[in-house]
Amino acid sequence: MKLLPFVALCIFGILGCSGTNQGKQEALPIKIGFLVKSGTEVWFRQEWKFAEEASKTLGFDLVELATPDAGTVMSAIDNLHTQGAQGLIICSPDVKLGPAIVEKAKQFNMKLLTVDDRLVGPDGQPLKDVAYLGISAENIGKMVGQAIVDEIKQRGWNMNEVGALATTVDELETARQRTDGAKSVLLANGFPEKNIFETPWKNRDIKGALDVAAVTLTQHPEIKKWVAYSMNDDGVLGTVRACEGRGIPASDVIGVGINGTSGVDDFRKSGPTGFFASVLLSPRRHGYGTAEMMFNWIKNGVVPPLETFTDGILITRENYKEQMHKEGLL
Ligand code: FCA
Repeated sequence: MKLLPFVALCIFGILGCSGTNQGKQEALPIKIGFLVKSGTEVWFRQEWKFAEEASKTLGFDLVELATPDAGTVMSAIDNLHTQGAQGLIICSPDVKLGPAIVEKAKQFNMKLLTVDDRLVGPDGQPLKDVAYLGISAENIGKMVGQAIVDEIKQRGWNMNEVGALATTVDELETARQRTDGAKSVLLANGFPEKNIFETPWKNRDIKGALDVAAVTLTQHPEIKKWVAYSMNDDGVLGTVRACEGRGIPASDVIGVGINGTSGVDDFRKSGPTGFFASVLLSPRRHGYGTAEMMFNWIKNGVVPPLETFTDGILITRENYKEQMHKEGLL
């Protein structure tokens, strides 16, 4: 009888002890949400693929959700909270949702990391206190411009007879910096400003770009040779398809994209198309890299840098296989 209180104490002690352990964060399964603005664009599918690789290698649960508008972003964050996620990585469909996303993440005690498209505040300025990993957009835009200028020279074209068609997304900083970067190199190399036609790209898929590019081509039948740039491959592929639709031969079109992930389909075609080159980015760094940063933040308290800028490499039909292989994309 006298032993009873002692036994009870031991049992309480064991339970109490294990209860305390469960309260520690490392005992909880780590769950990270990865929200992207498009679940169909190849770039984001690649980012997810590499984030999945990180979840397997490092050992955490990954929840991938496509959130193409404000409503789906907000309900996805609620959903992640219900599932017990401690971290959120997001490429928002609208960067102006910044303050609302930050608020919700705070409310749910969720760590927040942004990728690709940087959130902005009510004044339109980047939220610099939210960790961000994105491309060095202006430099990459300049690489696009340089590749176009080099190929114009290579083909022996007279710049005064060439049109430049840019499908633009000026409301998004990373997009504007890319197309402005490309334009600055064209101008610096003597490309006539009056021959540059910028057209806003609202429906941001290939078809959306094709539709707006076709209008510009129709308005300028006098121009027979075209160069094309945009914020990414899809914006350029749309222009290239629009040129094909008007019977402009591939030899009279120089399109240079960004991403590499969807432009590569044109390189795989048996003959050259107007999609001449792309700047291959690293979906591995954007997908695996951000997932790993978030994992380390949750598990080990390693706070990610507020800004990480990634670079890219020019690919053409000649070198894409080798470069994509290096990136784990082939
Ligand atoms: C933006 C674009 C994507 C990709 C990414 C790095 O989010 O929409 O296509 O270029 O930046």
